[in-house]
Amino acid sequence: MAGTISDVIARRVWDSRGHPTVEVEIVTDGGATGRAIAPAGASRGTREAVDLRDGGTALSGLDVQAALDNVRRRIAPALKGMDATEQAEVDAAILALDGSVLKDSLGGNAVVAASLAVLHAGAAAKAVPLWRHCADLSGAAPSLPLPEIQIFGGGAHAGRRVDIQDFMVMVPGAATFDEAMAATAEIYRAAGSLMHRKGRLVGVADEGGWWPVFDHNEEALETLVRAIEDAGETPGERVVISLDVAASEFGAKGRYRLALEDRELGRDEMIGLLGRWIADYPIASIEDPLAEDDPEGMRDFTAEFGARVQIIGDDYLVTKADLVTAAAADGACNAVLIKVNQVGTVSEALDCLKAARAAGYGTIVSARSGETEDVSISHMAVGFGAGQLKVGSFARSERMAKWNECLRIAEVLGQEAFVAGKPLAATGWADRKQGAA
Ligand code: 2PG
Ligand code: MG
Repeated sequence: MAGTISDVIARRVWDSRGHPTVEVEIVTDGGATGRAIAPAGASRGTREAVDLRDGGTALSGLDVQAALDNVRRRIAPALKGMDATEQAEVDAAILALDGSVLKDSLGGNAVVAASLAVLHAGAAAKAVPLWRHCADLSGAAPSLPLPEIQIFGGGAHAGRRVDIQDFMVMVPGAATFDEAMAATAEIYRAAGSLMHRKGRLVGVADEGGWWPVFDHNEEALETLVRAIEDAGETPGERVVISLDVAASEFGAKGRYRLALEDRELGRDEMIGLLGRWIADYPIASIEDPLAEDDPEGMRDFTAEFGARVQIIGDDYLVTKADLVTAAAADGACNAVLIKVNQVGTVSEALDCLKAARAAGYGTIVSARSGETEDVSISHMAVGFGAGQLKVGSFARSERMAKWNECLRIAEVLGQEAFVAGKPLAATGWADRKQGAA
């Protein structure tokens, strides 16, 4: 059979932070090959799959020789002879081999690179584009996602210069994916010019967003609104703001410490602060507004604001189908971030996506802060019909490679496959003409 796996190769490559990571290459009997690289997060949920790192002093303990070894000695023998087009079967074999909850036996990095490489090999064996193979697996109609693009970095991606992690824009009013890219390019550049004029342009953060030299967290929002205006847009019309608070990074046990402002907020005060921002700024989406250990806060926040903003669980849901189903029953969040390496395999990510769909949750396929030239997630966002894609900012080639791949797919799929503002329709963004603060 064309898709029968004949060889599994593991090699050490390097990610966008210059850290070692795992690449896996799959070869099939028919000569088809597939290759994928494990990404790496900096702000990580405690329930997400664990990468295997060697420890010690060399490479700051981040080397991945044990994970590579696991691919060569454990995963390769199990996968040889299996059909790369049968993703669920291959992933089940990998999971059986690992046998742990957090993938710390094989290593989340070994697992995700192997699973994604199989996905690529499966598409190659079928001689179809990766997004088409993903659509076959998901049963969804392929669509071009609404991009969510970072303008200012923060939190763990910017030396904790500000507490909030991502200040992003979305262009739900764009008619095409290309139009969303061009509008974002103008805003990104306008934001850079603003920082330059303030004497605060010092470079970019891990995901390419401008380095956040601000006196308080809200100043980033004020500056973002100004950048949107400088780009010739009316904030809240074609363009909306989206935040990843990544609250688990500075909150625990219902207390939230904003280091930049040297103050600590209780759960209700944190919700109050975000509520004021939602009232004062054209915010349509907020990720991890409360910490992963704060279901009460997440419930309260969703009850109060769930009808007007998309509330995404990232660290809170870690791409796990059962956590999404439970959160839906609990009234927490109304959308989920889908990061394959957070859960481990492509099949588990797909399960999460299906659980989200069943719960009426929005879905956002997402990159990690440590990325590479690997563009698998662009194809997954399209083929899973996820509706939204988050890959970081509008700079640095590990980010641009993913946006550019979507442009190539758009040419094949046609612009009518662009979902535009549909994923945010329930927030009423189109009916609300909010002014700037
Ligand atoms: C997130 C991601 C991507 P990291 O929190 O959503 O921005 O960050 O990969 O560091 O977890
Ligand atoms: Mg996040």
